[in-house]
Amino acid sequence: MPPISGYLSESARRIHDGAMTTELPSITFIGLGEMGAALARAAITAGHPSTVWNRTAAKADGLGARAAATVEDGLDADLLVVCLFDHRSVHQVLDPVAGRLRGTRILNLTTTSPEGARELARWADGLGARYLDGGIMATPQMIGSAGSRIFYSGSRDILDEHRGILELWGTAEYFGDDAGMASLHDLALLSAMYVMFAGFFHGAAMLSRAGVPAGDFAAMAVPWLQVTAESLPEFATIIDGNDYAAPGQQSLLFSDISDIVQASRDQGVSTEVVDVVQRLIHRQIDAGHGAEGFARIIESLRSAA
Ligand code: FVH
Repeated sequence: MPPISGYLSESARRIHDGAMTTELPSITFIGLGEMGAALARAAITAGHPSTVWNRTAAKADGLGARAAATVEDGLDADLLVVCLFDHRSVHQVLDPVAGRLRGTRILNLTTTSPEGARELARWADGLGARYLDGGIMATPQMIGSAGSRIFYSGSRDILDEHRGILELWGTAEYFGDDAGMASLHDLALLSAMYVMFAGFFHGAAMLSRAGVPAGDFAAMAVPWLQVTAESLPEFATIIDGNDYAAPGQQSLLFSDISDIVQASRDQGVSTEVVDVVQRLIHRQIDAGHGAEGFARIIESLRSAA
């Protein structure tokens, strides 16, 4: 976490010079689950006048913020930070106070789909409120640490006016005024993560049938995945250049993973995970692109959209 003095000087141009302290922007936190409480704690520690509201009121105890009895009671803050379970719960909490949202600045850090974020942005706009959507690429424990990143899209005004607190939580990355773009980037990264994890679990299942502990496999898989991840920019260059026929690439025919599928079957392991990859490869081979590079399987995915 950056030193508070550095944060103050950068934050809202509200000055703390030793002799005179002017208040930081006030923030109301709506939702005090694991993540909402971590965000609130960081703001309170930094000196933001803070109000908190949570459906289960007891979660406000001990935070050191003013606890609002109702959502409406917290709406006069400079910034409303919403961190609830999902898109539906955001509407369940804010719809009843919709008539009071004119002029408010809403930062929604609840995970939603890109379309969900766009719907909320349109809804807020219709009520005369500004809306910034956020995708948190961190766990609650990471908030305020160097590894914490948060993606934003939507109202640039909110981003600029409240950059101080946003950067205190984590590195702030802005993806433009289309409110769905933060979520889209968030979910794209999570897709890569989940599929990688599924691949790890598949390999661990294969080896477990031969009595190899998952821990031994993890020790091998970490350096292997780190080295192989370095080829992602090369794949990206091929994809962006639409250059699947350029020399030097591993061909789709060479990439056929029949041996992996068969070995999995022989080990008595489900082939669901590897079957998906094999299907993507073979759709391109069947379409006559077998001599082209492995990165071409992205076309199997794009054509399904
Ligand atoms: N925790 C994490 O690691 C991830 C990191 C990436 C981003 N996510 C997203 O952040 C949102 C909140 O996550 P959370 O960890 O705070 O979640 P919970 O601890 O389960 O707290 C959920 C809060 O939502 C309240 N809530 C749920 N439904 C309603 C409703 N219908 N009306 C009012 N409030 C509701 C719940 O209240 P309560 O159960 O305490 O009364 C909590 O405050 C989430 O989108 C993650 O995907 C976190």
